[in-house]
Amino acid sequence: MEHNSAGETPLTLYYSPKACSLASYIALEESGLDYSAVPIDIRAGANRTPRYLAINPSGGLPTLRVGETCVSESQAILIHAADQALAHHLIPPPGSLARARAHEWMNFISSPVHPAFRSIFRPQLSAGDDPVVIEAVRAQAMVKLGDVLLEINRRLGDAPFALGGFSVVDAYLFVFYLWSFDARIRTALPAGAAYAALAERVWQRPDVRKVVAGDRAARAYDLALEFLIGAEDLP
Ligand SMILES: N[C@@H](CCC(=O)N[C@@H](CS)C(=O)NCC(=O)O)C(=O)O
Repeated sequence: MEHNSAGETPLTLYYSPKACSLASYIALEESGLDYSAVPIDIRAGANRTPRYLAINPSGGLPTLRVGETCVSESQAILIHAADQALAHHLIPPPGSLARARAHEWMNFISSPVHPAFRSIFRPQLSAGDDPVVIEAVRAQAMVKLGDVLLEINRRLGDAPFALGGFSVVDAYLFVFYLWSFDARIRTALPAGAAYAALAERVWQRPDVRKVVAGDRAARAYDLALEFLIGAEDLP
Protein backbone atom coordinates (compact mmCIF):
# COMPACT_ATOMS: atom_id res chain seq x y z
CA MET A 1 0.00 0.00 0.00
CA GLU A 2 1.38 3.42 -0.95
CA HIS A 3 1.59 6.23 1.63
CA ASN A 4 2.05 10.00 1.50
CA SER A 5 4.73 11.89 3.45
CA ALA A 6 2.51 11.84 6.58
CA GLY A 7 2.29 8.03 6.36
CA GLU A 8 -1.37 8.15 5.23
CA THR A 9 -2.85 6.24 2.31
CA PRO A 10 -3.42 8.83 -0.46
CA LEU A 11 -7.05 9.66 -1.16
CA THR A 12 -8.34 10.97 -4.49
CA LEU A 13 -11.99 11.88 -4.98
CA TYR A 14 -13.39 11.86 -8.50
CA TYR A 15 -16.40 14.16 -8.61
CA SER A 16 -18.70 15.86 -11.08
CA PRO A 17 -19.94 19.42 -10.48
CA LYS A 18 -23.29 19.59 -8.63
CA ALA A 19 -23.57 15.80 -8.68
CA CYS A 20 -24.21 13.66 -5.60
CA SER A 21 -20.40 13.50 -5.32
CA LEU A 22 -20.56 16.93 -3.66
CA ALA A 23 -21.51 15.17 -0.40
CA SER A 24 -18.33 13.07 -0.47
CA TYR A 25 -16.30 16.16 -1.33
CA ILE A 26 -17.72 17.99 1.72
CA ALA A 27 -17.14 14.95 3.95
CA LEU A 28 -13.47 14.72 2.93
CA GLU A 29 -12.90 18.43 3.54
CA GLU A 30 -14.66 18.30 6.92
CA SER A 31 -12.62 15.22 7.87
CA GLY A 32 -9.34 17.12 7.68
CA LEU A 33 -7.84 14.18 5.78
CA ASP A 34 -5.24 14.82 3.10
CA TYR A 35 -7.00 14.29 -0.24
CA SER A 36 -7.08 15.57 -3.78
CA ALA A 37 -10.20 16.13 -5.88
CA VAL A 38 -10.34 15.49 -9.62
CA PRO A 39 -13.28 16.81 -11.70
CA ILE A 40 -14.89 14.35 -14.11
CA ASP A 41 -17.69 16.38 -15.68
CA ILE A 42 -20.62 14.12 -16.53
CA ARG A 43 -22.17 16.77 -18.78
CA ALA A 44 -18.98 16.82 -20.86
CA GLY A 45 -18.98 13.00 -21.03
CA ALA A 46 -15.72 12.78 -19.07
CA ASN A 47 -17.09 9.81 -17.11
CA ARG A 48 -17.28 7.73 -20.32
CA THR A 49 -13.63 8.08 -21.32
CA PRO A 50 -11.40 4.98 -21.18
CA ARG A 51 -9.31 6.76 -18.54
CA TYR A 52 -12.23 7.14 -16.13
CA LEU A 53 -13.80 3.77 -16.95
CA ALA A 54 -10.49 2.21 -15.90
CA ILE A 55 -11.03 3.84 -12.49
CA ASN A 56 -14.76 3.03 -12.21
CA PRO A 57 -16.07 0.68 -14.93
CA SER A 58 -19.68 1.79 -14.30
CA GLY A 59 -18.76 5.39 -15.18
CA GLY A 60 -20.53 6.57 -12.02
CA LEU A 61 -19.50 9.33 -9.64
CA PRO A 62 -18.34 9.65 -6.93
CA THR A 63 -15.36 7.33 -6.77
CA LEU A 64 -12.72 7.50 -4.05
CA ARG A 65 -9.30 6.12 -4.82
CA VAL A 66 -7.74 4.79 -1.61
CA GLY A 67 -4.14 4.01 -2.40
CA GLU A 68 -4.25 1.40 -5.14
CA THR A 69 -7.93 0.52 -4.86
CA CYS A 70 -11.21 2.37 -5.44
CA VAL A 71 -14.47 2.70 -3.51
CA SER A 72 -17.72 3.83 -5.12
CA GLU A 73 -21.19 4.62 -3.71
CA SER A 74 -21.71 7.84 -1.77
CA GLN A 75 -22.67 6.11 1.46
CA ALA A 76 -19.51 3.99 1.47
CA ILE A 77 -17.30 7.02 0.80
CA LEU A 78 -19.05 9.14 3.43
CA ILE A 79 -18.60 6.41 6.02
CA HIS A 80 -14.98 5.84 5.10
CA ALA A 81 -14.10 9.54 5.31
CA ALA A 82 -15.87 9.86 8.66
CA ASP A 83 -14.35 6.69 10.11
CA GLN A 84 -10.85 7.78 9.14
CA ALA A 85 -11.29 10.99 11.12
CA LEU A 86 -13.13 9.96 14.29
CA ALA A 87 -11.98 13.05 16.20
CA HIS A 88 -14.11 15.16 13.85
CA HIS A 89 -17.31 13.35 14.94
CA LEU A 90 -18.72 13.16 11.42
CA ILE A 91 -20.51 9.88 12.17
CA PRO A 92 -21.49 8.16 15.45
CA PRO A 93 -19.32 5.27 16.65
CA PRO A 94 -19.92 1.76 15.28
CA GLY A 95 -22.26 -0.30 17.44
CA SER A 96 -24.29 2.67 18.67
CA LEU A 97 -27.96 3.18 17.89
CA ALA A 98 -27.00 6.60 16.55
CA ARG A 99 -24.77 4.83 14.01
CA ALA A 100 -27.77 2.80 12.87
CA ARG A 101 -29.71 6.07 12.59
CA ALA A 102 -26.95 7.45 10.35
CA HIS A 103 -27.29 4.45 8.03
CA GLU A 104 -31.08 4.75 8.15
CA TRP A 105 -30.75 8.34 6.88
CA MET A 106 -28.15 7.56 4.24
CA ASN A 107 -30.07 4.62 2.85
CA PHE A 108 -33.19 6.77 2.71
CA ILE A 109 -31.27 9.49 0.84
CA SER A 110 -29.68 6.99 -1.55
CA SER A 111 -33.15 5.61 -2.26
CA PRO A 112 -35.87 6.92 -2.55
CA VAL A 113 -34.64 10.53 -2.43
CA HIS A 114 -31.92 10.35 -5.10
CA PRO A 115 -33.95 8.22 -7.57
CA ALA A 116 -36.89 10.66 -7.37
CA PHE A 117 -34.60 13.43 -8.61
CA ARG A 118 -33.02 11.10 -11.18
CA SER A 119 -36.42 10.26 -12.67
CA ILE A 120 -37.12 13.97 -13.11
CA PHE A 121 -33.72 14.89 -14.53
CA ARG A 122 -33.18 11.73 -16.59
CA PRO A 123 -36.59 10.04 -17.03
CA GLN A 124 -35.30 8.26 -20.13
CA LEU A 125 -33.36 5.89 -17.86
CA SER A 126 -36.68 4.31 -16.85
CA ALA A 127 -38.97 5.45 -19.66
CA GLY A 128 -36.93 4.81 -22.79
CA ASP A 129 -37.55 7.14 -25.75
CA ASP A 130 -41.36 7.38 -25.86
CA PRO A 131 -42.26 11.03 -25.04
CA VAL A 132 -45.58 10.03 -23.45
CA VAL A 133 -43.89 7.55 -21.15
CA ILE A 134 -41.14 10.07 -20.37
CA GLU A 135 -43.73 12.63 -19.25
CA ALA A 136 -45.59 10.02 -17.20
CA VAL A 137 -42.39 8.97 -15.42
CA ARG A 138 -41.44 12.58 -14.76
CA ALA A 139 -44.91 13.45 -13.44
CA GLN A 140 -44.95 10.47 -11.11
CA ALA A 141 -41.42 11.32 -9.91
CA MET A 142 -42.58 14.85 -9.04
CA VAL A 143 -45.27 13.37 -6.81
CA LYS A 144 -42.73 11.02 -5.24
CA LEU A 145 -40.26 13.84 -4.73
CA GLY A 146 -42.90 15.94 -2.96
CA ASP A 147 -43.51 13.00 -0.63
CA VAL A 148 -39.84 12.40 0.18
CA LEU A 149 -39.14 16.09 0.78
CA LEU A 150 -42.02 16.16 3.26
CA GLU A 151 -40.63 13.01 4.84
CA ILE A 152 -37.22 14.66 5.25
CA ASN A 153 -38.93 17.54 7.04
CA ARG A 154 -40.86 15.17 9.25
CA ARG A 155 -37.74 13.21 10.19
CA LEU A 156 -35.75 16.37 10.93
CA GLY A 157 -38.41 17.87 13.18
CA ASP A 158 -36.76 20.55 15.32
CA ALA A 159 -33.28 19.00 15.23
CA PRO A 160 -30.53 21.37 14.06
CA PHE A 161 -28.86 18.55 12.10
CA ALA A 162 -30.07 15.09 11.11
CA LEU A 163 -28.22 13.36 13.97
CA GLY A 164 -28.16 16.32 16.36
CA GLY A 165 -24.65 17.60 15.58
CA PHE A 166 -23.23 18.06 12.08
CA SER A 167 -22.43 14.76 10.35
CA VAL A 168 -21.87 13.36 6.88
CA VAL A 169 -25.64 12.79 6.71
CA ASP A 170 -26.10 16.57 6.59
CA ALA A 171 -23.56 16.86 3.78
CA TYR A 172 -25.60 14.28 1.86
CA LEU A 173 -28.90 16.06 2.59
CA PHE A 174 -27.38 19.39 1.56
CA VAL A 175 -26.75 18.19 -2.00
CA PHE A 176 -30.36 17.24 -2.58
CA TYR A 177 -31.55 20.50 -1.07
CA LEU A 178 -29.46 22.27 -3.72
CA TRP A 179 -30.98 20.03 -6.37
CA SER A 180 -34.49 20.89 -5.20
CA PHE A 181 -33.90 24.42 -6.55
CA ASP A 182 -33.14 23.16 -10.03
CA ALA A 183 -35.07 25.14 -12.64
CA ARG A 184 -36.92 21.97 -13.70
CA ILE A 185 -38.62 21.65 -10.30
CA ARG A 186 -38.03 24.70 -8.10
CA THR A 187 -41.40 26.35 -8.72
CA ALA A 188 -43.33 23.18 -8.02
CA LEU A 189 -41.82 21.93 -4.79
CA PRO A 190 -41.10 23.92 -1.66
CA ALA A 191 -38.44 21.95 0.23
CA GLY A 192 -39.95 22.77 3.63
CA ALA A 193 -38.83 24.80 6.62
CA ALA A 194 -36.85 22.18 8.55
CA TYR A 195 -34.89 21.11 5.48
CA ALA A 196 -34.23 24.73 4.50
CA ALA A 197 -32.99 25.53 8.02
CA LEU A 198 -30.65 22.53 7.97
CA ALA A 199 -29.27 23.52 4.56
CA GLU A 200 -28.68 27.05 5.81
CA ARG A 201 -26.75 25.71 8.82
CA VAL A 202 -24.66 23.49 6.57
CA TRP A 203 -24.01 26.43 4.28
CA GLN A 204 -22.64 28.46 7.23
CA ARG A 205 -19.74 26.03 7.52
CA PRO A 206 -16.51 27.40 6.03
CA ASP A 207 -15.45 23.97 4.74
CA VAL A 208 -18.74 23.62 2.88
CA ARG A 209 -18.34 27.01 1.18
CA LYS A 210 -14.77 26.13 0.27
CA VAL A 211 -15.87 22.84 -1.31
CA VAL A 212 -18.79 24.40 -3.18
CA ALA A 213 -16.32 26.94 -4.59
CA GLY A 214 -14.09 24.04 -5.67
CA ASP A 215 -17.07 22.19 -7.16
CA ARG A 216 -18.16 25.31 -9.06
CA ALA A 217 -14.62 25.95 -10.28
CA ALA A 218 -15.05 22.89 -12.52
CA ARG A 219 -18.38 24.23 -13.86
CA ALA A 220 -20.03 27.39 -12.47
CA TYR A 221 -23.57 26.15 -11.88
CA ASP A 222 -26.32 28.27 -10.35
CA LEU A 223 -26.90 28.14 -6.64
CA ALA A 224 -30.31 28.59 -5.05
CA LEU A 225 -31.15 32.27 -4.52
CA GLU A 226 -30.90 31.85 -0.75
CA PHE A 227 -27.35 30.60 -1.06
CA LEU A 228 -26.22 33.51 -3.19
CA ILE A 229 -26.67 35.79 -0.18
CA GLY A 230 -23.28 36.01 1.45
CA ALA A 231 -21.66 33.92 -1.25
CA GLU A 232 -19.68 36.78 -2.86
CA ASP A 233 -16.44 34.86 -2.46
CA LEU A 234 -17.57 32.17 -4.89
CA PRO A 235 -15.95 32.04 -8.35
N1 LIG B 1 -25.83 5.08 -5.65
C1 LIG B 1 -24.82 5.90 -6.26
C2 LIG B 1 -25.44 6.75 -7.34
C3 LIG B 1 -24.39 7.50 -8.09
C4 LIG B 1 -24.96 8.32 -9.22
O1 LIG B 1 -26.11 8.13 -9.66
N2 LIG B 1 -24.15 9.26 -9.68
C5 LIG B 1 -24.51 10.05 -10.82
C6 LIG B 1 -24.20 11.51 -10.54
S1 LIG B 1 -25.23 12.17 -9.29
C7 LIG B 1 -23.70 9.59 -12.00
O2 LIG B 1 -22.60 9.14 -11.84
N3 LIG B 1 -24.27 9.74 -13.21
C8 LIG B 1 -23.58 9.42 -14.42
C9 LIG B 1 -23.76 8.00 -14.88
O3 LIG B 1 -24.27 7.18 -14.10
O4 LIG B 1 -23.40 7.72 -16.00
C10 LIG B 1 -24.15 6.79 -5.20
O5 LIG B 1 -24.84 7.22 -4.29
O6 LIG B 1 -22.95 7.01 -5.30
